[in-house]
This record gives sequence, structure tokens and C-alpha cells, in this order.
Amino acid sequence: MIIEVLTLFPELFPGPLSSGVTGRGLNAGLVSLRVHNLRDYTHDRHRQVDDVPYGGGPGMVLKPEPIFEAVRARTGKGPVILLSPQGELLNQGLVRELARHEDLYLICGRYEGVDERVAAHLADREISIGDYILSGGELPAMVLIDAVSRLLTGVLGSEDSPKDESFADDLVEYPHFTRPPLFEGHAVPEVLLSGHHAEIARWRQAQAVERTRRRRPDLLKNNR
Ligand code: 9D3
Repeated sequence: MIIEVLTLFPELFPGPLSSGVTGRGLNAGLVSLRVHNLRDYTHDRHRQVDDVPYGGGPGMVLKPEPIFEAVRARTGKGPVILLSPQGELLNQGLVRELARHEDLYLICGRYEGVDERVAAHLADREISIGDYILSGGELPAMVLIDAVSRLLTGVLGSEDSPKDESFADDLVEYPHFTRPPLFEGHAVPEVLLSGHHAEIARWRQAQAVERTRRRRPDLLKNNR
């Protein structure tokens, strides 16, 4: 997959994406990251990417022209995605859907916002990573790239197979323990030391369901 990113801060990439599973995916060529500086698509002397908002108000708004020009210069055929706090919430179902494309084009906003014509007439979709305010779309783009590229890197072991995951999506995980069996007075649940695999599987399933009920009841109402 080719992932292109349009940003005012190209130096932020690849950043954390160069480590771990995503780093291996990038190195192996399973994912190619192409980062474009929005300022390179301006033509005026001051390379101006933003302007004051029509109607007044605080802050600056990213101008449409450089963004439209950059996107129209792309070679890929995949979806153009605007990372935006107003977007559809990213979840694992959406990640799987995005992972099926040959290429993605990600637009990162900054400042107070992006001229609405980008969302309305250029982007195919608008995606948010959650209901909190960040300073720009770059970290959200990295989150999306991480989530998508780990599905493509083919390093998922038996315990984390896509099949297993599609089932596990609707539940939070069961608790994990490793040695020692007693740590600062806190014991590992006896069943995990028993060696009874069927009993362990039953216990884990029950734990996952109970934790989901308590911590993430929204997941039981099925978000896929
Ligand atoms: C200070 C301006 N904000 C009014 C409360 C609006 C605003 C504009 C731009 C808030 C955040 C941003 C920058 N954030 C993103 O571009 C962004 C984002 C986010 O902030 N949270 C979750 N997902 C995303 S995706 C892009």
C-alpha cells in the first residue's frame, strides 16, 4: 500500500512509525510512506497556506488552493481522507476497510480549521480518532497509518490472527499474567496455573465478557 500524507510538518514523519511492526512494514516495502509539504503547493512569495476566516473570529483557516492542487497532483486512485475533529470516529472496522485499498491520501489540518470546501468537494471522507482536541491531524494520521499497516505486515502470530481479532473486537481483553506466580503478595489466578486448557479458555472468555460489561458496555451494543 502507498500512503501519501499532506502536512505543514513533514519532519514529524515517519516519527514513531519507524519502530516496531509498522517500521518493519515500511522497511519491507509492504507500506510506502510519501510525505508532502503543503507549503510546496503554494505559488505566492510568502508561501501562504492560511488566511483569516470569513465572518471573523479567532485563528486562521487553511486555504483551499494548495490542498486542492496537492491532491490533484496525486497518482493514486484510493480515497482522499481529511483528518478532522468533525470526522467519523476511527474504529477497527473502518481500519479494516481502509486496509483493502491500494493507496490512501491523508490530509492533515492545523490552525483553527480547514476551508470547508476541502471536506465538501475534495475529500472522500473525514475521519477523527476521538473526542478530544489535538493541535493538528498529524498524530491522528500516524494513528491511522499504524492501525492500517499492522494489518498488512503479515507478522500477526497465531494469538493475534485476523480471525481471532474480528471476534475479539467486540470485547476488551481478558487479564494477562506472567511469572512470578506471587508478586508483592498478589497471586496469579489459580486456574491459569492449572494446565486445564478448556477451563482456562472458559475463564478468559468469562473475564472478557464481564470486563466489557463493566468498562465498555458500548462495545456490547455492536459497533460494526
Ligand atoms: C481551537 C480550535 N478548535 C475549536 C475547539 C477546533 C479545532 C481545530 C483543529 C480542534 C482541533 C484541531 C486540530 N485537530 C485535528 O486536526 C484532528 C483531530 C483532533 O483534534 N482530535 C481527534 N481527531 C482528530 S483528526 C484531526
